[in-house]
Amino acid sequence: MAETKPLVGVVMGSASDLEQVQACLDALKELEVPYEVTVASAHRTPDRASEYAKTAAKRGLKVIIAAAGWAAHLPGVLAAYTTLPIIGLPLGGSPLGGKDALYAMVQMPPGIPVATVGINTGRNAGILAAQILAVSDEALSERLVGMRQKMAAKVIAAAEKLGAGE
Ligand code: RP5
Repeated sequence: MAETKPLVGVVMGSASDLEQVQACLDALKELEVPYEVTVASAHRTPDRASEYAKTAAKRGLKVIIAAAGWAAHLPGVLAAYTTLPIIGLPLGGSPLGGKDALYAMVQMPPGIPVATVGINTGRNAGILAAQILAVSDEALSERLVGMRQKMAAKVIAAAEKLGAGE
């Protein structure tokens, strides 16, 4: 990996979120996107969360992924303190199964967007962050194309195994 300075900041509302966030970290690693991962809670450590967002751009981050469950205000709070793109990753695990987190993230008031992926879709959060960076990174763009080609090959192989016509 040529670039080692983190370009993506992955913030979790709690250390207990790590298991569900692992797919996101795996996707970033697979695409050779340098990232950092930390914990900051919008409710339990609001100062830490705001400080993280306020200093993110100066520290070289280009995209932030914020993962949280329950009434998940973390991505919205981070978005309030930076103009870097924020990807919200809503996590399941609450009595409402993550719909609470999804609604809190996706339904942001006009002017402060959070690009929200599906509940527990950490892999998509990582890939979306990579796609944002790939706008100005040709090599990364090619790795993304390669990832899609592998996905397509798996579908074709599965279809052939089933003996489907056409
Ligand atoms: C959220 O509350 C976190 O993102 C986590 O998903 C949930 C529960 O946190 P813990 O009580 O396990 O620390 O803020």
